[in-house]
Amino acid sequence: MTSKRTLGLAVAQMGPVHLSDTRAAVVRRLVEMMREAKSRGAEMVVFPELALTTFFPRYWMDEKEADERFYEKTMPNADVQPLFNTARELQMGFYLGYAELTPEGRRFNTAIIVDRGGAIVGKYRKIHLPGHSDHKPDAPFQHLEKKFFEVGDLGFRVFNAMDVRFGMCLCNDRRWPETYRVMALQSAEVVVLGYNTPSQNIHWNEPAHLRTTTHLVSLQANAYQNGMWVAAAGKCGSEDGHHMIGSSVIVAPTGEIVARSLTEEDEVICVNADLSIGEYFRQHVFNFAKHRRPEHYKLIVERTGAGEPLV
Ligand code: CDV
Repeated sequence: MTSKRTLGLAVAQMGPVHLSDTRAAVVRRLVEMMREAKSRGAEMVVFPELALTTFFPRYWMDEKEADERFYEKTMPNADVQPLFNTARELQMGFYLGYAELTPEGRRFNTAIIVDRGGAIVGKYRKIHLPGHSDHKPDAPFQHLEKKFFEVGDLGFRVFNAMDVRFGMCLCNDRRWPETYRVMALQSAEVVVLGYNTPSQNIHWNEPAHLRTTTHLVSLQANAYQNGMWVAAAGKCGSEDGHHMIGSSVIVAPTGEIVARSLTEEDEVICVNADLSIGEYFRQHVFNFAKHRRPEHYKLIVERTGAGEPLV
C-alpha cells in the first residue's frame, strides 16, 4: 500500500519578453505569477528557460555584447532579488532559467531550484545545445546556442526540496530519453523544465503544429516511462516578431496532460500532484531493479552517433 503524498505544483508560462523590456519589468511579472500560484495552492512554481530576457540566441552579435546585455554575473543579484524575497515571504519554491556568466568568463544556459527559504538548492547547466555557432545570414533568424553557451558540466542531478526529489533540464533536453532516465535512476519524482521553442524550424520546412506535437509527445512519453511528473514552462508568443509555441503543461506519471496553458501570454497553470501515482509505475511495470537489462543497453554509452549493426 502506497501512502499518498502531494505537491502543489504550478507552471508559470510567460508571454514574450521583448528586447526593450527591462529585467525589473520581467521580474515584476514573475513575482505576480508566483503570488497567483501561491493563492491557488502551489508550493513550487516553474518558470521558463532564459526567463529574464528575450530568447537572444536568435540574434547574431559578438559574445562581449551578449555578456553585457543578457547574462547574469551573479545569482541572485539586485534585479532578481524580489523573486527570492517573495519566495521566502510566501514559503514557495521555484525553478528559474537564465543565462549564466561565471567569474572565469564561461557561459552556460542555466537553471536553478530555489527552496521555500529562498536558498538555491540545485543548479543545472543545459547539456543538449541545439542550433549552430556560425552566422546564417539567409536564415529568418539564428539559433546560436552553440555559440553563446558551453555544454553543461554538472550532469543531470536530482535535488531534494520540500521533501520532494526534483530533477531539472532545459528545453531541447526534454526531447532526449536519456535526460529523464538518468534522473529516474536517481529516483526523481518530478522533472521541471523551461523552454523557448520557435514555431518556425530554420533547418527544414516543418508545419507549425508539429512543433507542438513533438514537444508534447516527448513530455508525455518520458513522464510515463519513468513514472514521474513533468512540469514544462514555455516562454511564448511573438518576441519582436519571432513567434514561439505555448502549450506549457503539467504531465502525470500516467502520461496524461493534467493542466495545459490556453494562451500565449503570462499564464499560471496549477495541479495538486499526487506523487504516489508515480510509485505504482516504479514498483510494477517500470520497476527498474527488477526489469531493466543494462547489459543489453551498452551501445547507449559506447556510441554517440548511429553506426553499423552489431555482429
Ligand atoms: N531552446 C531550445 O532548445 N529550443 C529547441 C528548438 C531549437 C527546437 C527545442 O528543442 O525546443
